[in-house]
Amino acid sequence: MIYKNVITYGTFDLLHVGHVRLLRRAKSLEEHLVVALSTDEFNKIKGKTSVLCYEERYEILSAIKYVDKIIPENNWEQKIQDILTEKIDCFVMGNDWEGKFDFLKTYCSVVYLPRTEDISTTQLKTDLKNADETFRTEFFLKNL
Ligand code: C2G
Repeated sequence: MIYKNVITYGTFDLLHVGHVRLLRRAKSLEEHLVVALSTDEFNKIKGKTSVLCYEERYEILSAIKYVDKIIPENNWEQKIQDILTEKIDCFVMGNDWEGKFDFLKTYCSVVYLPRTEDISTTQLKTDLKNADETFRTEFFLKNL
């Protein structure tokens, strides 16, 4: 049975061009893209703290034309059930996860797409922090 549904998982914090390119390519594989968005609680389990809370990340993702449906990602174990419930034909992740989800091949096709180089939420946070520190230093020196 072909359903024409594709799913991907992630935190999608501080949405950037790497995320958008992943979503665009995932959507190009099928007709409907489901995004399983990591909850704040699951991010703690993943060892990630996002700048934006789940509700804000949900609202931003909802504005992306490639995204047809968003479901919460609460744990590592839900993927098989999601694939069955959402009638998924294709599971997509960036290739930083290469091989990690091959066990899903029993249920649907598994595609790892090349990550977009030179951008990440972590890098954006660092860049913003450095810009703020530079501004503060220049402001301080100007007002000595
Ligand atoms: N991504 C990308 N290029 C980047 C950054 C991210 O292609 N420069 C992709 C990642 O490979 C992932 C998706 O965008 O497929 C979302 O990235 P994150 O929000 O960092 O997701 P992650 O924390 O890897 O969560 O169960 C799976 C996890 O929830 C994945």
